[in-house]
Amino acid sequence: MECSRMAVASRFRVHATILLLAMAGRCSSQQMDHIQLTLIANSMDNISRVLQAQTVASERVMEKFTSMATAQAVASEKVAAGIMKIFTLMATDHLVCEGGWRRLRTFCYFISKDTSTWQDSRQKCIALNSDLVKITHDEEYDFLYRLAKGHATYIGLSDQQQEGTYRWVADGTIHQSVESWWQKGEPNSAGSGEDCIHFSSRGQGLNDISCDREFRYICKKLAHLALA
Ligand code: MMA
Ligand code: CA
Repeated sequence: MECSRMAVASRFRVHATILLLAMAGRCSSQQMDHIQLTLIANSMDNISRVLQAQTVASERVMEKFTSMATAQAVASEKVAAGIMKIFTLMATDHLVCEGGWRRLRTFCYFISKDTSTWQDSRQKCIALNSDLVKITHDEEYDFLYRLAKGHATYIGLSDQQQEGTYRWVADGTIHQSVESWWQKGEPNSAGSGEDCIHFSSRGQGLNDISCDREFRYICKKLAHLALA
C-alpha cells in the first residue's frame, strides 16, 4: 500500500504506472528504488531530448535572423550607393551658378573686382543672397587661392569678437586652424592689431590685416539645381 501511494504521487508516464501496478504485489523497498530510478532516468532523458530539440530550433532561428540581417545590410548599402550616385550626378551635371559666379561641387563663389572694407564686403555679399566665404576643406582653399590670383582678397574669417579666436562670419563657428592655409608667420596681429583675414597680395596664403583696408572679396552661396 505504501508503495502504490508513492507511485501515484510520482505522476510519471502511464506505462510506468502500469509497470508499478504489476509489481505492486511483491513490492520490496529495493525494487521500488530501482523502479523510481528508472522513472527519473526516463524523465531526465525526455527533458534532455526536449532541450536538445529546443537548442536546435534556437540555432535555426539565429541562423535565419543572421542571414536576414546580412541581406538587410547589403540592401541598405546598395540603396546608399544609389543615392550617392544620384547626388554625384546632380552635383556634376545639374548644379549651376549665375553668370559671374564660379562653381565648386555644391557651392557658387563670386570673386569681386571692386574693393571694400571687410564689413562692407560682407554687406555686398549679403545683398547678393550670399555671405563672405567660409572655407571648409583643402580642395576649396586651393580653388579659391587660385581664383584670388595673388590679389589681396577678403574671406569671411575674423577674430574681431575675441582676440585670437578666429570665427567664420557666415555661421559663427570657430576655425580649427589649418596651418598650411596661413602665410608664413601669420596670423601676427601686427601693429595695433589685425582682425580680418584675406588672401595676401604676396600670393602666399592667408594673412590677418586691418578690417578697414579695402580689398576684393569672395562671396559664397549654394549652387541651384537646374533639371533639364
Ligand atoms: C606685412 C606683415 C603682415 C601684416 C601686413 C600689414 C606685408 O605684410 O607684417 O603680417 O598683416 O604687413 O600690412
Ligand atoms: Ca598679419
